[in-house]
Amino acid sequence: RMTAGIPALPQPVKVQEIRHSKLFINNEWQRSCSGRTFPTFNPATGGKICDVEEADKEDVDRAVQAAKAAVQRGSVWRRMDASRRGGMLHKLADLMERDRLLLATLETLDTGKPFLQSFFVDLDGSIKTLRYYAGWADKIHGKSLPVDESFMCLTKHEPVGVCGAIIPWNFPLLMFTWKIAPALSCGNTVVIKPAEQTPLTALHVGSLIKEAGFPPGVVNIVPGFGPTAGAAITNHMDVDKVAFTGSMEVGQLINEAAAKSNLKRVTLELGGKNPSIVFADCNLQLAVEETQKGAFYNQGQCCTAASRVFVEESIYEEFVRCSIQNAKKTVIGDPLDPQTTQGPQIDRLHFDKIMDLIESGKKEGAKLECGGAAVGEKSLFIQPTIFSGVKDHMRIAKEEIFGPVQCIFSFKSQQEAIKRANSSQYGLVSAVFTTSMDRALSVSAALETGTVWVNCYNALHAQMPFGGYKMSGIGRELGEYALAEYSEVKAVTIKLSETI
Ligand code: TXE
Repeated sequence: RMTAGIPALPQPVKVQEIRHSKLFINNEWQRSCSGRTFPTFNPATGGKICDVEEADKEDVDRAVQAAKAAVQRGSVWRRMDASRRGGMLHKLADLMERDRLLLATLETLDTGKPFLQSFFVDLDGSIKTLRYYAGWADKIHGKSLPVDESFMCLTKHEPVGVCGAIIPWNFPLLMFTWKIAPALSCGNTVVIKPAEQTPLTALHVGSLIKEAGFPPGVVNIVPGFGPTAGAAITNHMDVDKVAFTGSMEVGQLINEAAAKSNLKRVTLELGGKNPSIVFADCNLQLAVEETQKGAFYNQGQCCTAASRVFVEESIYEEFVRCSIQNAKKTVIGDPLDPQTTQGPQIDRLHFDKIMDLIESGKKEGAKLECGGAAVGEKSLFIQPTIFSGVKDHMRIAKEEIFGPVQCIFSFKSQQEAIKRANSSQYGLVSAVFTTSMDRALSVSAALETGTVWVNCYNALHAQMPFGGYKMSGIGRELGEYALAEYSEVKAVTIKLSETI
């Protein structure tokens, strides 16, 4: 499908019916023990897409038993050559490529994110993550170490066992692969709960996991709610590790439940109130575009959202003016339309939370430069909103908004900017805009965040570790670092009777 040498844009497929809406346990589609289902909605229209089987404690229990059996010593999965494990992850990536249009369409229907972003960002990131960890499978190994006296000492990296995963609705497929890829690469088995708002792509991938040839029980998918299915995972005595992405409040509950049950290993990827520091010597247009992309991407529903933009006083007014102009380029509309750049928020509850924070910004005296209201009467769309003159004490300066709201602050000195950037309980990501590499390096050294982007934003790569300082989380996902979160290290010490 080429027109005068230009490849046609990918188009969403027509989804006639949803093929997978049951629990995926032991490579089988199962009904929930309670017989209950829950609806999932299209946030762009408010219409119900379908009903999905609702997992609760008993279902999680079945899934955990399947995952435990699959990872037992002597099981097919445990005995499988590491290179073959990697091959299976590659096969899963191939199948996701084959079904890329369908998966991107389902993701857009369930989340409301623009189709081209689903296709080019979420699918691309998911497939690359699978391939990256496919490559690691047979390169995960220990060391031999010199110790005192006559011993032979070596370390081995073994799977942790049954890994629970609980994921949010903002990047359903990407978070699914961020969790399963390193877990499977290291030889673990998984019980994963998608967010209640967005179960559909995970379930489709369940069918691909079976097709790729993973043995029964290696991946189990239990759609359901947090306090029931989610809590059953975190409290379970046979779950050896839990990986969570979501809010800080729930992250704290998960850490507590893990400690109180069996001290399961915990990795958490929580929120952020991410600072960008824009110096007067920056490439202004680049800084305007990147910080705004950071603020508005995915309807602002990103843990990495550029939610505090500190701009040096001398370029402040110009930066605000250019940002308003740039915001006008936003195309709000049907997320399935390739022209659309901004879709609806995920649901009414979240929409109301964002509108409340926008109102608080107005009341607390920030200057509303554009937007600040919903689009239409009943929809979940919010106008791209910019506040200038934001002060550090305001709610919009401290709370995670998770909506298309950009807050612009002004600063006088580098030292002041760093201090204010770091004065947050969060520490997920930050960004620096300057043409001085010397300054970029010293400022990035001073920022208390797990990621620092210099002259770019949302530049995530499967090879780079991702995670938070402070209350933004525990541990790292992606990169070689994530392997450590999914392995136990065994130290084997052998006494030598003879030294030659
Ligand atoms: O998150 P929750 P919500 C932030 C963002 C947003 C706020 C609330 O600020 O406005 O969180 O969003 C499961 N035990 N982020 O309510 O509740 C839940 O079912 C076990 C940041 O959607 O944290 C879902 O699968 N699990 C974020 C997952 O946790 C529980 C992404 C996330 O939901 C549970 C999303 C419990 N007691 C929201 N309660 C990011 N870091 O990217 C809920 N869950």
